[in-house]
Amino acid sequence: MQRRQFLKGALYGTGGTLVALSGLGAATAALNPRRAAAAAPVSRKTVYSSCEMCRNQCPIAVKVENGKVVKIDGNPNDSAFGGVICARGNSGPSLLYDPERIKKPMIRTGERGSGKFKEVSWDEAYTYIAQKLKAVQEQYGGEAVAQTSHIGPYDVFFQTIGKAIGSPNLFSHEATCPMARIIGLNTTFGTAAINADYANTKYLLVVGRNFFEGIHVAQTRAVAKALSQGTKMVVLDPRFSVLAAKGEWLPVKGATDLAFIMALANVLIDEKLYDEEFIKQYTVGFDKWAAQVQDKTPAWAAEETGISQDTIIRVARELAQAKPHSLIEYGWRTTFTADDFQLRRAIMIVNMMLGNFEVPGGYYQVKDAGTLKKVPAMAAYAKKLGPVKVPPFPKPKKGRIDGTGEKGTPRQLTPIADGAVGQITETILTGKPYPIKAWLVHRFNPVMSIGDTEKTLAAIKKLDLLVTCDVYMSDTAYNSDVVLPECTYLERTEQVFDMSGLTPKYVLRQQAVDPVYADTKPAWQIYKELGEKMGYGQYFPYKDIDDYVERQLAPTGISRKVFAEKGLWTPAGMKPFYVRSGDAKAPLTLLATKSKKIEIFSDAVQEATGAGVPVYVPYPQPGEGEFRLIEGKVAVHTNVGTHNVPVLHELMSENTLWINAQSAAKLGIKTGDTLIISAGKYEHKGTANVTEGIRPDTVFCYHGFGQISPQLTRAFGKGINDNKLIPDQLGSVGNSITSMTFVKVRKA
Ligand SMILES: Nc1nc2c(c(=O)[nH]1)N[C@H]1C(S)=C(S)[C@@H](COP(=O)(O)OP(=O)(O)OC[C@H]3O[C@@H](n4cnc5c(=O)[nH]c(N)nc54)[C@H](O)[C@@H]3O)O[C@H]1N2
Ligand SMILES: Nc1nc2c(c(=O)[nH]1)N[C@H]1C(S)=C(S)[C@@H](COP(=O)(O)OP(=O)(O)OC[C@H]3O[C@@H](n4cnc5c(=O)[nH]c(N)nc54)[C@H](O)[C@@H]3O)O[C@H]1N2
Ligand code: SF4
Ligand SMILES: [Mo]
Repeated sequence: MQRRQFLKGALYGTGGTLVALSGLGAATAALNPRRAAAAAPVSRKTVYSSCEMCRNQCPIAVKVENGKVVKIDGNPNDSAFGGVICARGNSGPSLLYDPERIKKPMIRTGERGSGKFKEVSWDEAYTYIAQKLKAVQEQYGGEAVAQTSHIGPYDVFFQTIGKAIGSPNLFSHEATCPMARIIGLNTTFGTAAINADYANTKYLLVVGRNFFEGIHVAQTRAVAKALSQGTKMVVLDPRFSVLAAKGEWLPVKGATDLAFIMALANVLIDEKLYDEEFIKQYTVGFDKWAAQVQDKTPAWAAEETGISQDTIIRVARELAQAKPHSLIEYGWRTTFTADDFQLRRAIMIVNMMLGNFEVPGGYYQVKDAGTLKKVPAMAAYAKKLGPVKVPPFPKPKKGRIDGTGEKGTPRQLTPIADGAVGQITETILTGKPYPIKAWLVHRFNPVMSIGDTEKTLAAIKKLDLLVTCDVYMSDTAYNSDVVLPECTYLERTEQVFDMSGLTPKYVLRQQAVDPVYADTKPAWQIYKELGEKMGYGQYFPYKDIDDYVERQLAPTGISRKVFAEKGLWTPAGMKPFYVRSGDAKAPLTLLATKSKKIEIFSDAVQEATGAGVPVYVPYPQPGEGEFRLIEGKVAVHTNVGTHNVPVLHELMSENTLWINAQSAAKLGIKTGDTLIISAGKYEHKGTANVTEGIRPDTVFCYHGFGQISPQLTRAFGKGINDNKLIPDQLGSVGNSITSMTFVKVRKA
């Protein structure tokens, strides 16, 4: 598909697209004239499903003509999404029909990383993997097998392999993404299932998030709606993001956001602007927090952050004036610093000082059909999905390699199901605390997504087995021993998943077309067949994915037909529900902390880190001649996964290095110049983008470019691979750190 056709296609049919948010301003709203009537009869259908161009899984309506996907819209039956998807979602057919997809299982024949593979049958691939895993298990124990995936529905199938082998070392990608926020929420509310009601907020303070490029369709739309209704927005970001352009930009010094947040608390207490009733009724530990922020004055914070004290005082007063319909956004990719989780906790504590919990325009606990029985007024709407029962797995003989769960250390706070994925390469290289010899990777690209690309490549060289399941010959697949081709989301059905918000919601991904390449398979089938080959058939007791879905739906009484007809289930007649909107003193029965209160002081955090309320720790700032390297998402690509998708590649094929005009002038750098960016022992070439839209001590690039797999022929080598420059540095709770890299820049 050519770019022009793609952009026309973007507004075809019932739905719309968020192209306006692409930040490129490239799209125009042209209607696609229906094709001239073809001679052959046309069979048309719409299949409701969910997108996987990123992990948000937005509900979609796939238009199929004569067995081919011709167009993807948002599912109009979902009011939160309004029939809208983003530009990446629109590009699904371009991935589906891309001849560069991987089409058959492959086993390496040349040196690792040589790109030499032979195509094999699925059975040969399973036999090879099973034998190698068995050998590793016999020599080093089941714990020597690590698994990683970008968290998703395939995990129940994928991780069954590692669990059956007896490995404790199962990792999600979360430590590279929202983990700091998740831990911040877990330790404060006892749950991370807390959302923000952006659409109804009157004042929004954003701390390093870029809704208009780090897109979540429902959230992006909600923020856009609030802004169109006059909501004031203030954005803390060292660079002028697309979001910052829509509000007041505060170019905060990197890694100092906590100082700003603590100073807000200082002002709210000093001027008695906070919600005392809320704090008294619902929280514990406020006095300790008050003591902690007593000397965190706006004057002090101005020094730390580079934002004037008048601005800090004004923002605090404005937040208070709009309370409880004001909110401080808690962040998504929360990987800026080592103790980012304390920043996220502090943000939530100040939110609670605004009393913005369980009211419109504030934060709320997710009202999912599984837990709704705890809210008496809503218990009738509870419909919990059935568990798909499997026999108990063997207990791993050793603890995890990353210390996750160890009492008395910060890692006791890290969710066991996620772990610290950045630990894997270090352990492979050092053999400490014990060797990892086999690594199974699903829908994840650690070569580009765990800091320090060279280190990951070096670690891979030491393995006995690396298996990657992907849709493309990703950078990690290219360096693997076995590559397994999954069919795309448009070619597979998955299990029912929960997308609840203010009301419960279940969504089902449903196969829209037959696999374009007959030898690609869905994850559930790949791991069931591999498991059976390894003698673990008992852990896969269902016949196929349809049987799995039936088992999930059985206790709910929800019919599969609902998904065929609408693509989702949501309780008829239930209105968005905020526990405190009618009664400001209503009990918070969904809170899951031990104290049943919101824990401003957390015993668990105290035990794990010695800092039961967030404490300010200053981080180093770039020295003379250095810049802080930061990175971010771009509207038309997903992380490191879409740069080779033809239409998206055409929209944006390279990134540049943003550098402040004054700093550039000092170095004699102009826009378009070739630069050398260096960090420690690593150097990378890049192209300069000289701008006023970034702090003088900071440089920025969009993440995910400069891919190293030559078999991604379009994306290969184009642009800066930021991940090569970023070390594999882990924070206290195992979070990967991305905003603490200092680089030097010179003209090439
Ligand atoms: N189009 C698109 N949408 C996506 C994705 C995508 O790749 N493309 N990825 C999805 C995923 S996985 C995620 S996690 C989300 C991420 O969504 P966001 O968290 O919004 O995304 P980022 O752009 O990674 O980071 C946000 C901002 O943090 C700023 N920043 C860096 N360091 C600091 C700091 O120390 N302080 C402050 N205040 N700001 C800082 C960056 O300049 C950037 O503008 O987006 C999701 N949606
Ligand atoms: N330096 C640096 N590192 C980062 C970040 C950063 O900003 N800077 N961002 C972090 C964040 S927020 C995140 S979420 C992670 C994301 O890290 P990743 O999960 O590695 O990135 P993605 O691009 O989401 O997807 C990874 C792979 O999934 C494959 N894929 C896509 N669809 C399918 C499918 O249907 N089946 C299979 N089997 N594979 C599929 C893609 O081809 C791609 O190779 O990276 C983190 N790492
Ligand atoms: S945000 Fe865009 S790419 Fe991601 S799932 Fe939704 S429509 Fe697809
Ligand atoms: Mo992410």
